[in-house]
Amino acid sequence: MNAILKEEFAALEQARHPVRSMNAAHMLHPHELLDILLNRRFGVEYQPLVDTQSGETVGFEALSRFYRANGEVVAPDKVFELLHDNPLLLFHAEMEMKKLQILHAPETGLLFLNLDPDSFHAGQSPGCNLFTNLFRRHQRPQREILIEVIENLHIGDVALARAMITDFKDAGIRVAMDDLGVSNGLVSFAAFCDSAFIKFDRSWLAGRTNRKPAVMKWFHGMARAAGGHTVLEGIETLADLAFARDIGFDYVQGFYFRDRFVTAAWRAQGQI
Ligand SMILES: [Ca+2]
Ligand SMILES: [Ca+2]
Repeated sequence: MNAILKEEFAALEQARHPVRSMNAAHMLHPHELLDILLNRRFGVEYQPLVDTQSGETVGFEALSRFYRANGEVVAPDKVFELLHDNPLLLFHAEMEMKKLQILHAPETGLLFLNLDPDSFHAGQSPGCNLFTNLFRRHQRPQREILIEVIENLHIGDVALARAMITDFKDAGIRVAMDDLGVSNGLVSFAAFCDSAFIKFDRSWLAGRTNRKPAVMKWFHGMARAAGGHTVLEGIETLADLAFARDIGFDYVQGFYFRDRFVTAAWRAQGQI
């Protein structure tokens, strides 16, 4: 199994990280980041989570969107990469984004919000966590907030992710494991078991080999056994949807459902 997994992961990694453009025009400078945050040049896009069998929308994932002064879109990972060097700014940006994402969210169904362990850590305050408080305050019976957790990048994140999941669990907030299958991701068994939803990364759909369905079914079975609902992200075509159905995924997400996407204001001024 190890050799097969290694090969699959190599293919996944290649699909996920095509050669990056080093064009200076696309780099984000600290002063531009500050301009984006101070002038609130950001917004949110809600992408539907669709029931694989019925085709119904059961909820949305809120995704941050950032813009330069001229309206040009800035990739969120560039923004967060810079923010990670500055915990205070990271906290401010994340808190603003989460408030906006809650404020403009569709009123019913599941609402998935992304939060990485570093941001959560930056929101730690004596005796409580400011993010946990925010989510708990805005929990509604008809619109449940769930937090997507990604365990990645650094070994230290695993401990942080663990603390974050425990805090949410104590507060009655369910978590989803994000981006399963990313080769630089780390998955702890405890996090796997504590997640109400397991979201498989879109890179599983790229470069399909004959072995891929078997490997995916194996992972999917594990997620099921751990008690999680399963989601395949990155669905773009009817063939992708058929593939997700064949593996047995409960839900799917992706541009195939773009006519159901909901966006909220660039420079939204909403306050909570
Ligand atoms: Ca996510
Ligand atoms: Ca994801």
